[in-house]
Amino acid sequence: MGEVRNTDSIDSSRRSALRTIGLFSTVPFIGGAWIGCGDSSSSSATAEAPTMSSFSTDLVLDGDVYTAAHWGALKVSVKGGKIVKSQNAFSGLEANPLQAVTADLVDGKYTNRIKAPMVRKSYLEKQAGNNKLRGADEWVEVSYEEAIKIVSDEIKRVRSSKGPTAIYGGSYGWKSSGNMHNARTLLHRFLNLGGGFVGGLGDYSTGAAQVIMPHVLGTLEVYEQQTAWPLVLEHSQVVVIWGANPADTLRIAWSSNDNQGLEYLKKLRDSGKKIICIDPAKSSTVQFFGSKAEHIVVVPNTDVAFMLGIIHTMLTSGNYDKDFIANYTEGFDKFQDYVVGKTDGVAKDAQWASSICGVSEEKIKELAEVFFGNRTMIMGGWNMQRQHHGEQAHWMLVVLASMIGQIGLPGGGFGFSYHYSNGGAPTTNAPVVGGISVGKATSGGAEWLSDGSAVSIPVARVTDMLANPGKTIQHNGKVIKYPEIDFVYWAGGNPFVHHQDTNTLLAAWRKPTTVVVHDMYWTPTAKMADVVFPITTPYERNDITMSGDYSNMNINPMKQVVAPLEKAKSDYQVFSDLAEACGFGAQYTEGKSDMDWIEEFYNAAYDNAQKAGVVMADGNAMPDFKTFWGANKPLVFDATPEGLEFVRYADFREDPILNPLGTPSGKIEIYSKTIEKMNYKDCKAFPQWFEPAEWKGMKEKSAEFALISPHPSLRLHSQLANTSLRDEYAVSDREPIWINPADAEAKGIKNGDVVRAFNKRGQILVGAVVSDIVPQGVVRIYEGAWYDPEDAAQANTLCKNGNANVLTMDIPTSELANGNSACTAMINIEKYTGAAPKNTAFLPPKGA
Ligand SMILES: Nc1nc2c(c(=O)[nH]1)N[C@H]1C(S)=C(S)[C@@H](COP(=O)(O)OP(=O)(O)OC[C@H]3O[C@@H](n4cnc5c(=O)[nH]c(N)nc54)[C@H](O)[C@@H]3O)O[C@H]1N2
Ligand SMILES: Nc1nc2c(c(=O)[nH]1)N[C@H]1C(S)=C(S)[C@@H](COP(=O)(O)OP(=O)(O)OC[C@H]3O[C@@H](n4cnc5c(=O)[nH]c(N)nc54)[C@H](O)[C@@H]3O)O[C@H]1N2
Ligand SMILES: [Mo]
Repeated sequence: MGEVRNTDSIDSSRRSALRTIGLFSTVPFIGGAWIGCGDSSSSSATAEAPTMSSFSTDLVLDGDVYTAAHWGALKVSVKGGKIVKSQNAFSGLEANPLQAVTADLVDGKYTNRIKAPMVRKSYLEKQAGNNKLRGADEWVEVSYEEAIKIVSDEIKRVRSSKGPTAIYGGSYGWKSSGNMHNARTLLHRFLNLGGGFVGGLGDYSTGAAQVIMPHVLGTLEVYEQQTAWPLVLEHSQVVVIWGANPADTLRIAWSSNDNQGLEYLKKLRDSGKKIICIDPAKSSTVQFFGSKAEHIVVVPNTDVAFMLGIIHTMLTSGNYDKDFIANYTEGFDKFQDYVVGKTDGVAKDAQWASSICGVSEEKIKELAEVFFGNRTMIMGGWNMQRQHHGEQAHWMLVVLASMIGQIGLPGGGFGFSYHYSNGGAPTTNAPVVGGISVGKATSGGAEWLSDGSAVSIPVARVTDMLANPGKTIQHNGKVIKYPEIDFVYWAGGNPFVHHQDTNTLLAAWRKPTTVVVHDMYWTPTAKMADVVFPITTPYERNDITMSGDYSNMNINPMKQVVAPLEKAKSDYQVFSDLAEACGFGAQYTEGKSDMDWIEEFYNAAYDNAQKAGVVMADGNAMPDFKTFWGANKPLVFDATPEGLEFVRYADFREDPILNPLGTPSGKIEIYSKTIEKMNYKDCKAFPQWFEPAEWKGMKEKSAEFALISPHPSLRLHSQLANTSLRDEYAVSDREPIWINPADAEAKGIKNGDVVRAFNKRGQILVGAVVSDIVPQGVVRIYEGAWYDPEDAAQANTLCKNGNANVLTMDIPTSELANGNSACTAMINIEKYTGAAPKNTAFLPPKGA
């Protein structure tokens, strides 16, 4: 991991789980002789293609259509060509409110579609210095052909005058489900075939963990299959949910949700096991378990100190698994010196830990006994590594689990993906359905690619890169030099919502000459572009996906549900036409329509299934494509015996010599010589407590309240914000902020008040929810609110809708991983007494 590469890094890392656990690892290519026009909307004329079957892509005007989204396989009911209902494709599952709002995503009261190709006025007029007006200008509609010409001419200009390192195509984001209409991959295919580009390295989700874990365990760990849930239910005595909120976060998955995680969570609740949630807030998960779980409130950003208190207690009492430490880990002795204070004079005992993390000394000591004395599964979430020095949290947790000594036993150890994409749902025998590929950089790339330093930049360093061309940074033992970016292309992500310290981003974003964005909606990022293309929603095009990133439980047809908005095109269509205008249209499409590709992806999986004799859950063999597409239903596959009995690290435990880990020592590295050699100040050879740049217990506080910004219950980041779900949470037409009653009283704030939240980085308006969901001194604003600047031409302008990232810190977790530190921030709050300006987050910009 951590090598510099110009591939679709989220796709490939998240999909590594599929590759390692799926039955079939390769998707052989089936060439079609059919020469199409690359038009994704004219897709039915495949009769002449010898390898393609014929099928109907006619729209259902009255009836049910099956599709899928991150939030699950969907059955959508249509009447007179309009969506009237949307629900889970399967019945009897835990309700998932995200599945019900499909109609709003096509056309609802907040939907705010981009209806035509548009160009920012002063950009179109080529006014000097027009980039300074980005986000504060009028928009002008142009014809599709004109938009294609503007963008293709510009990208040709930048390529020939400045080379591929002037084009940033990192385009981080959650796009939509679908193996064909995969916006980011389609963009990368376009930029690669055109001659290369600067990409993004890693992701926002696990920026720190996915770089530290390979040093410690030899795998990414965060995107790997977990010990099967049935074994947890059978063997675990204690289940610790440490900084995770599965009741919310299991509502979605990277491919599509198989909905198994929430079912297992229900079984866990009813199991009578000891359940412990460690979280600063009464999260949805804490509320879901109610009296069945113990909630331990921890000061945000202090889990490492908390863990050290438990570790110190175990170490000094001798109640830990010395055999496991001796046989399966490396470097405990040096770490031990740090724990007892030999190296720095500070014993990391329960008292020391308690003074930092706010958990009582007694509780810390009790947990040391409970964990060691019972079969304990620690399910760790990711928020605690999306913090300054985030590498330390997961590393320390692995050390704690090593001392407990149950790694590799059924129901014991730790898991970093039970809360995400249904980790632990047993793997089935389904063949893996592949998707469109990023292609290879063909021209002008060779020489450039040999200078690996400029190929990919850690995703969350995007502002730093745009603002500081030529600057060098450290990254996981390598040096990266920032290129000078002149062209930014984004498709399928929303950086003006997801990235930290929005005001600094905005200044840096105005440096390049051109910014192009594809989206379905006038998102804050679309409003910050020069050219936008109106994109079809997934309900307006055909596609295919699997559900269950770890289970591979279903193959879902994603059939077009409704006719597309008049001028909307799929990303595939736009990139095909741009490629054509740039002279490599045939390479881009390989002569295939979207349906041709979809059939090809399916057929490859089908062939593999046939070879392996795969039988589906209903006892039948997989249908051929025509039957599958015509049947309009997801395919269901059963868990295999191996899937049901999978214990993470069982083979390593059985024989650490024959089955070593992929670390230099082959063991769990509590001490890493590799990291020691990097000689970083902020990530050292063993995990330790570093004081975060901002936190509740700091000496000279820059602001009064610790801000937590976890993932929203009723959205996927910024997605679904523009649906009727918003009516369920918006307060005074703003994003809610949860404030403890004592703090609210001290500030004279009441439920429903408009609140100004601010710090030295920015200011936002939010709506008060006065509640003991958060402890005193901590406030919560979910990430994902659409940024809505009052006057984007002014520095430090007010965000009228309440995007938490206006207030968060844009600093790397450390020089090792350069992950984002979104969840480390202090802020102030006050009642807003002026006339609150109108929220315009869900309105189109001027001219549109
Ligand atoms: N403060 C704070 N900030 C955070 C986090 C946090 O915990 N706290 N978490 C971080 C994490 S883990 C993540 S993953 C990021 C998420 O950040 P993003 O992945 O950028 O968030 P999304 O809202 O999913 O953005 C997806 C965008 O793609 C668009 N889209 C969907 N389908 C298509 C398509 O087919 N074509 C095109 N062209 N566009 C499409 C959607 O309309 C939307 O605008 O946020 C990060 N930011
Ligand atoms: N509904 C829904 N589900 C999602 C997403 C979404 O946007 N909406 N996003 C998806 C994505 S891209 C990702 S990366 C995952 C994110 O998965 P996570 O990163 O695990 O989720 P978060 O919601 O950021 O945080 C989980 C819990 O950590 C708590 N927490 C905050 N600070 C601390 C702390 O310092 N210590 C401890 N112990 N706990 C803390 C929060 O209160 C929250 O309850 O979720 C995925 N699932
Ligand atoms: Mo994420």
